[in-house]
Amino acid sequence: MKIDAQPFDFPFDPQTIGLVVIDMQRDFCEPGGFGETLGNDVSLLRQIIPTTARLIDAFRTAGRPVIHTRECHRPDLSDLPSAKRDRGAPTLRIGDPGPMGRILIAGEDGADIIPELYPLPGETVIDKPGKGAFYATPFGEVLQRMGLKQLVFAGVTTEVCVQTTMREANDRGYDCLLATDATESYFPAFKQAAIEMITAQGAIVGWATPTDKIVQALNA
Ligand code: TIU
Repeated sequence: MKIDAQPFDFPFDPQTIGLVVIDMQRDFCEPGGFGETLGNDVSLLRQIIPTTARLIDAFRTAGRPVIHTRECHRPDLSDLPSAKRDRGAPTLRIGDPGPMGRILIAGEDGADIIPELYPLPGETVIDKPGKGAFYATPFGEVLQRMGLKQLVFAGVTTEVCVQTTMREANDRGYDCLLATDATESYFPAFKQAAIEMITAQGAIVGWATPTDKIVQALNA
């Protein structure tokens, strides 16, 4: 089967396709979290919540896996390189107490997924200390155990954690499709550039298409 996409149709098998929703956490999408401490306007990211919910629903209805990721660190900060904690001049650093608990720390309210897109019981949630979902996590083993071969990507931010994970997955042999209206950046120009970088040179990293096209194909 195929999904109408850029730069050409995305081939998939309904038995081996899955959805990966990257870092739709309160820390990135709500005021007072990590994204805002870095100087970003988090309201931009909230615009994709309804489309992302529709995409998640389509995978659940089709009986296909939905995997969620969260960028976060252990409470003892043992998985937080000082290079990540100390860089730049954020208003609060990772691990500092903020309005939604300690910034980007596992188990705190801010590090959890936004209520609108909350995982169902039984769905896999991968906590990751880096931008890519493969580094220092069981993500790769989970994909293999699920027998997945094609991955649809949604979430935030397009050019940071989404693009990094797509590149990691592409190098591991997965066909990767980005849902263009279920991903967002704090920088609209960077989102556009990431989509172009991913799809250029004959899908050098992967494919891109709006949620409607993916839902249509899953329902077919
Ligand atoms: N800052 C930014 O754009 N993104 C991140 O720090 N993490 C993710 O993209 N999830």
